Amino acid sequence: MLIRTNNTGFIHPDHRDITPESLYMNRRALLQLAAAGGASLAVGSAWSQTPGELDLAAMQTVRSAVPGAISTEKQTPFQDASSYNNYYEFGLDKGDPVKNAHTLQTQPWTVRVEGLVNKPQTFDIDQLLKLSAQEERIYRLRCVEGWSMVIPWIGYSLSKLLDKVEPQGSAKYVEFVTLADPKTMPGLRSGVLDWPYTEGLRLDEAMNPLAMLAFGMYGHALPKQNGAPVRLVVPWKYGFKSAKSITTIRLVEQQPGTAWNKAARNEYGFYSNVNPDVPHPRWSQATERRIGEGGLFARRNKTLLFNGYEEQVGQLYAGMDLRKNY
Ligand SMILES: Nc1nc2c(c(=O)[nH]1)N[C@H]1C(S)=C(S)[C@@H](COP(=O)(O)O)O[C@H]1N2
Ligand SMILES: [Mo]
Repeated sequence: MLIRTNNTGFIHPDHRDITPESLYMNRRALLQLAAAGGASLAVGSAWSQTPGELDLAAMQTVRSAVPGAISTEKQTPFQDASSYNNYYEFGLDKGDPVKNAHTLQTQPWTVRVEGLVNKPQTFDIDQLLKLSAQEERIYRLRCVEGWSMVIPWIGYSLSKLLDKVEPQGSAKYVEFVTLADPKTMPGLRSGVLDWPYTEGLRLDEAMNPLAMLAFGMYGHALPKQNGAPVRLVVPWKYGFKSAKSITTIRLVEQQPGTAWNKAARNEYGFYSNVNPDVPHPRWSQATERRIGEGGLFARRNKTLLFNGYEEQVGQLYAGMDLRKNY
């Protein structure tokens, strides 16, 4: 991601926040150690934090039968996945959302599904939770900044919801609008993005069974910093396509604007499929590092086309120039 500053143009946050996450974790542990007056046990307790200890509701799930939905790679520890986040509404640093997102009000919550559909409807979050069986899916999520995670998400295919509202023939794209509440989201004071954060998918991408509406992770409801109460997870695209805390889903005919595309058109395209062969204008996308595994100096893994989901989604882009449609 990049950050728009007052007069110097764009600065990539990795340049501003050069602390690799291993040092970040150490610093966090050290701070906790200091707060505890040097008791070495404090480090242990910081590392043992679980979703249950955070009072996140446990969720019943079935194992997903969607092809490609269960990665067998080593899972990112919960405490890394819930403390190293991008959620600019709660601050620009990776450690800000976990500190600030407690103000997010997730009850009551409704999601309006509207636009070019036969049956527009406002769902409250309990209706949405019950719309389909909650599946556990273990997806890689690859951020455009060069890191990735492997997370056991809970949710179901976005297509289940779209089927309910019956998209009309003229609907070609799906726009996702997320919460923008200045009272609870301190990040809205920054002009980095044009709030609310919006995202979009082509309708056939949105209907691909891998595109997921997620309500939980690690067997529990989503932590606020991860996009509670409902977010998108689109595992073959860069992380910023996976919009958090969704309030409106709109079926439209024209390709919708998206938050990062509006901020820097030449850097973040509409498609944003993970592609090791198409570098970001200012850095390579060929490799990635796993969060929670040894930090900046750890071996970097080769990034895979469509984040490794080519078999499931490659046909969506048959005949398209992926350099042009970045
Ligand atoms: N509303 C909203 N959604 C968002 C973002 C954001 O800033 N605001 N950041 C995106 C980016 S850049 C990434 S990499 C993922 C991070 O998800 P995670 O923190 O759960 O790993 O969320 C995406 N969804
Ligand atoms: Mo990202």
